[in-house]
Amino acid sequence: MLYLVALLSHCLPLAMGQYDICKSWVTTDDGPSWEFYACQPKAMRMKDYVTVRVDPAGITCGDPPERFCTHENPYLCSDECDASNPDLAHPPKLMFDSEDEGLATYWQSVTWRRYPEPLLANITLSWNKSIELTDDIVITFEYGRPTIMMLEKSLDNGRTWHPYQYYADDCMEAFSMPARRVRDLSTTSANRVLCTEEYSRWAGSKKEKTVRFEVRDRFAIFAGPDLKNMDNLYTRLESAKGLKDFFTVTDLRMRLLRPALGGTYVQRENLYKYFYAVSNIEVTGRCKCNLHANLCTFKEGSLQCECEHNTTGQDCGKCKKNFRSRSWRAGSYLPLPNGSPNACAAAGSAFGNCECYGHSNRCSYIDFLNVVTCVSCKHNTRGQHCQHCRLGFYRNSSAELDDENVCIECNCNQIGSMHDRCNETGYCECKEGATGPKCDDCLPNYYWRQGCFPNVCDDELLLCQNGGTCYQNQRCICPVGFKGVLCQQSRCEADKDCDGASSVRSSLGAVLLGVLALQLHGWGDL
Ligand SMILES: *[C@@H]1O[C@H](CO)[C@@H](O)[C@H](O)[C@H]1NC(C)=O
Ligand SMILES: *[C@@H]1O[C@H](CO)[C@@H](O)[C@H](O)[C@H]1NC(C)=O
Ligand SMILES: *[C@@H]1O[C@H](CO)[C@@H](O)[C@H](O)[C@H]1NC(C)=O
Ligand SMILES: *[C@@H]1O[C@H](CO)[C@@H](O)[C@H](O)[C@H]1NC(C)=O
Ligand SMILES: *[C@@H]1O[C@H](CO)[C@@H](O)[C@H](O)[C@H]1NC(C)=O
Ligand SMILES: [Ca+2]
Repeated sequence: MLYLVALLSHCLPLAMGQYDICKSWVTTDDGPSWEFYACQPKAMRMKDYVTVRVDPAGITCGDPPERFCTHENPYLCSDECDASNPDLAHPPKLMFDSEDEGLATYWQSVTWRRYPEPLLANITLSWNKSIELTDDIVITFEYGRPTIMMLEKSLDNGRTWHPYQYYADDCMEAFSMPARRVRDLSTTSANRVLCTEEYSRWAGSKKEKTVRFEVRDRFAIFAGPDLKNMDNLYTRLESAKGLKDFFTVTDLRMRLLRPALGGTYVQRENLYKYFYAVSNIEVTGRCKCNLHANLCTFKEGSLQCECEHNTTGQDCGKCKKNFRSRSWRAGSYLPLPNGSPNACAAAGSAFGNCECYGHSNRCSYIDFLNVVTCVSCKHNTRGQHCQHCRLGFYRNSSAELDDENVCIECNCNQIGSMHDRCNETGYCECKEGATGPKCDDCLPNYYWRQGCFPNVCDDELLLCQNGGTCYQNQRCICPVGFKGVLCQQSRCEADKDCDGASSVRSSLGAVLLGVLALQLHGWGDL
């Protein structure tokens, strides 16, 4: 039978491309059944699904209308940008249209009339979906490429941003980075963030219009110059830490930091020729579906994987309800050529009847108890079905049993609590004097100092006497001539002779009193 399966999988339509089917109906000795494979959607033109935002407000030209010139024709400033006139407006959407007639349509910024203040603009592209880049990002600039710019990316829908690539005509001057080329990277540095001078030098605005983020050159490090050896790339994507994530984005941001200068210094007398104009931003990639989907559709304004393998979520990043008998895993490109689906399994299917709520991948049979039990429960769970929380954790009442966040750490204050366990609502058991859910507060009439101690003095009952002042409820600061826990005792009380001769005796008395006070104090603690 194994032989037959091997034969059948060999006959699959692999020629169509790698990893493009998720399952196939095959016939074996045991009858027909589904066979499952790692699968991914086709690469698409991602600019068709993007949301764009241009910052700061007012950076787009034409409001109010203004004239501009070009580097080729610096004294013929007859071009006009006017936001209220559709023929003369240059809104951001023109970076993503299709230019069927071959006439470039472009977004354009205001001119650099505020020089020497820098002319800064951010173009932020958001997909609200993780995308895996499969080809170069190509940005086309009309009227010259910026002399300094930066590409940033986000993996979490714009919450955090990371540099992706730096671009400058002089990397050292602009970013204090040596200039490098992606072509010169090696297998160990394929995901390095570098600064390149290849796309920033002046070569005439018509001649060199594009700025690239080189995805293909990076792939070629593993797959060879014509990307013929994709198997090697897929193997590397699976094994090299961080490599897959390097090509994954949810958002991209172009930070335009200095416009084209026409190959010379800024000419202050003609600032109308300095501005940014972007006619196209090409981003080619596929939806990231964790190798659990071969279709990705645009629904309700967002891309969405059509998940197979009984997974669900925007990226097929979790198991469907009732398919959580083992934890979710991404599919794998390996073993070649079909990969592993790592499908989610129905409760009760793969492991007899042992449900582990997705906190364990393994069950084991304990002979003398005659039970099947989950092994190595994760996410701080324990128990036969990973259905309890480990000691020191309590049940998250807003999470289902199969949620990764089902157990919350008790976080008991180490000094204030008896131990690090807590009850079902997260309350710790406090030592005397301590209070609060985590035992990090003191009851009234106690003060905190590495634990809670009863007040020595206060402003109500335990008043410092003879003009003494209470210091943080811990002790009385006595005026000269008085001593005792509450300054209740005159230094000269014991014998009227307060000169040096008897000082040994009286200080001995003070020590004794102190010991007494400490003991009294100590009893309060017990
Ligand atoms: C562009 O975005 C960066 C953060 O990525 C921010 O620090 C900067 O202020 C933005 N610039 C403009 C002009 O909005
Ligand atoms: C982003 O996508 C998620 C999942 O499809 C959706 O629920 C959410 O409304 C989307 N957010 C925006 C801002 O489009
Ligand atoms: C997913 O569940 C269905 C039953 O709802 C089953 O027929 C199918 O084989 C499962 N797929 C995988 C990949 O396990
Ligand atoms: C409890 O579970 C919910 C649902 O998963 C989660 O959003 C929340 O962060 C969890 N609470 C804690 C304290 O971990
Ligand atoms: C946990 O302890 C707190 C404080 O002692 C108490 O108020 C609460 O009712 C307890 N919760 C349970 C479920 O026992
Ligand atoms: Ca265009």
